[in-house]
Amino acid sequence: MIVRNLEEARQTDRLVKSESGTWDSTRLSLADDGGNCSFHITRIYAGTETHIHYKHHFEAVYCIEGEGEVETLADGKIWPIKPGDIYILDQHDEHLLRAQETMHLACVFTPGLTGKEVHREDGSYAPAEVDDKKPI
Ligand code: 9YT
Repeated sequence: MIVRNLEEARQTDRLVKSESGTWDSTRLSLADDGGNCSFHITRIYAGTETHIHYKHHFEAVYCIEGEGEVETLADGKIWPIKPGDIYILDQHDEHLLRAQETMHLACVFTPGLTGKEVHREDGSYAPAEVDDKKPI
């Protein structure tokens, strides 16, 4: 059994701030907990746009608070997101995430992130067991 608290986790290296300055994320559960997933509370800052393309991960994202939109780049569709909505990147969808108000999102990744990943230029995280510096 493992119990963690969001505010306590934010005082540790579980809180990661993006190089882009557009989001932060608290990794409440990572791969080393032993499940085949990781769980994050991510804040997307108001007035920002973030390019994301998780080529190697499945992700489901539930909006707790704040409003924004996702644009899927393959078809140019805009998906407004509000509290209570979930979006699921079942096609490894390349997308732009824009927040009108700061969005608080609960995110589940499969396979789980290890915590060492950084967002690469192409918007992805490396697959597990691969040199993180080389985009794949
Ligand atoms: C909204 C979103 O894609 N969040 C992903 C989690 C965050 N980028 C992280 O913890 O790395």
